Amino acid sequence: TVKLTIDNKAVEVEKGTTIYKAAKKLGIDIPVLCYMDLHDLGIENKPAGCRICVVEVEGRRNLAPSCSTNCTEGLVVKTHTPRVINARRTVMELILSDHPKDCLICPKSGRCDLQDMAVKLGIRHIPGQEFAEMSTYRKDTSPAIIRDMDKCIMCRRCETMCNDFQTVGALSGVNRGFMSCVAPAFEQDLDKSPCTYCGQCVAVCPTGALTEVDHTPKVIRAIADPKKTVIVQTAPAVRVALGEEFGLKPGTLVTGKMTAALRQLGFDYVFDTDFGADLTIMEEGTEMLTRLGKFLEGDKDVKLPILTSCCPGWVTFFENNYPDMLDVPSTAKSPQQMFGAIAKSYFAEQLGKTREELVVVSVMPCLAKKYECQRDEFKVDGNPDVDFSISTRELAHLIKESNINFAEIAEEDFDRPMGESTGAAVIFGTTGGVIEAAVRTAYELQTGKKLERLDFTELRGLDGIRSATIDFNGLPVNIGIAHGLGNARKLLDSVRAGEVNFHAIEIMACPGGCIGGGGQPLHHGNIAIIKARQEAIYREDAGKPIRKSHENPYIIKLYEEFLGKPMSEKAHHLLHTAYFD
Ligand code: HC0
Ligand code: SF4
Repeated sequence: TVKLTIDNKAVEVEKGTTIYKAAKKLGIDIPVLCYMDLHDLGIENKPAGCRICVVEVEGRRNLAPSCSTNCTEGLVVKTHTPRVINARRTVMELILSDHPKDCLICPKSGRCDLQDMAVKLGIRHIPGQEFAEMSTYRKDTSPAIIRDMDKCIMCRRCETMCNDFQTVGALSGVNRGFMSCVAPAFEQDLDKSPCTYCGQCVAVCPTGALTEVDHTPKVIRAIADPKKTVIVQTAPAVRVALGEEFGLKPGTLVTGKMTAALRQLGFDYVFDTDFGADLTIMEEGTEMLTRLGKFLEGDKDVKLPILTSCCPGWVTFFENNYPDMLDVPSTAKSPQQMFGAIAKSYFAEQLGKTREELVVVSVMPCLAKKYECQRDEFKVDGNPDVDFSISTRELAHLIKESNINFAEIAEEDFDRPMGESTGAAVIFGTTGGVIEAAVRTAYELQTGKKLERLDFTELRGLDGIRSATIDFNGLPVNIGIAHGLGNARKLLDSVRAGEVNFHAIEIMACPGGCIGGGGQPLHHGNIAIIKARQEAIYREDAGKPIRKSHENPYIIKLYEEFLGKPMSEKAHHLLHTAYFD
């Protein structure tokens, strides 16, 4: 260890600790802008680029960036001398001199780290602004994400998420000096890059440089159109995070409030993606058992492991990186898309309406869902099964805009039939949940026995890669789990190399699964928030009267009245898909 003083307070830290972290130990919060610490995910971003975090170290001529300067024995550090404060302000003025001043209409306004820092440092004037020329870039709009590089401050956080955590490598620093920014190779548009639309870059961007495509105006227009019946579905992870946008603690469950608010917004039917998740389990679980059965009989054409296919970021990553393994993922569509397909067939029939008269809106913790619902294979004669997908943040905004008092609103329940769901569906929202839900159903279908224990705690947690063997009445089923695309790559590479032997694998692109999705209230790299959301998911599951997908009475009815049985021809046509490289 080494001993030092910071602002006249003594502290002892491990060798190699940065001044920033040592100060934190003393309760001193040195301001940072580019720095980001996601230690639970093994990620740290410290390019020491912005120089906002500089401190004065006795005996050194230059100010030191505290995020990347290590403590040494006897160091005397001052974090707020006039020289330091002056330097911070100057740095901030320089950053702002090359930044648009359209805060009033910026999509990040009110949630912008740069704006907050300007307030904190008391910036009132930007010297030379009258004649300063600003660097400008072409705006890039993809199906899910907007890049506005005029607002890029070169913090490199997005690059760290995309390259180090996701190993996608869609973004890197380009150009020099004044014209530098972060962009796909050759400054192409995002939709020409290997981007998966996971949105993790958006989730950490401190400014309005990376934001989601806003679908709320289209949703408002659809609700206002008397010729349209507008149906909304809400993803499992939304209910454990939406409250944060209204000042509630992370992990507060707001399922009933969310449902009531959606009804007040004017949706004709408030349904649940969880219904689609139960349906996914019926199809994917059956597919898993069929493949497993054939494999055990020695059928050489059958590929194992089966991979879950409900995360669109993961599917895109898979299509880009594993074109030799396209027959491995389950062909089951995601819950979002299964829901849309059933809403525009079965439910449209019940209403006596055409699919064109229905508008299906999804509320998702995810930005890739915006892209997924636009994919051509999920359209019938050009009409998409899911018309618009809005993020948890966008829903919060709609609620605020409509003067709904979210804190006070009385809880309501979803409509039926497509609002009924089980605990198995809820846990889809966290890493490990999809495979646990599948096990609950597959076990009972396979063994004909009732599961005594529903909580498969061996599949839970937040470690990046996990594995467990579940005993299916004498048949050991090996399960792998990964969240974050970098972890997925490691796991898949070992499968491809034949080093591991899994029967089924669940993969989710975002940290923690959907609860840490790119469309959620920004977690700013705080893993405690993701943990709290995960706990809430398991609480919701534990409190549900039905916790196995195959026991959902409306799913049973759907098969009886409409689909026949899982993997029937009709089910295949409506609920399964194919993959493309
Ligand atoms: Fe998910 Fe989903 S669980 S991907 O994480 O499978 O986005 O929450 O809606 O579709 O259900 C996201 C969350 C979903 C889907 C479900 C799956
Ligand atoms: Fe990379 Fe994901 Fe951002 Fe695309 S959305 S650039 S894959 S971090």
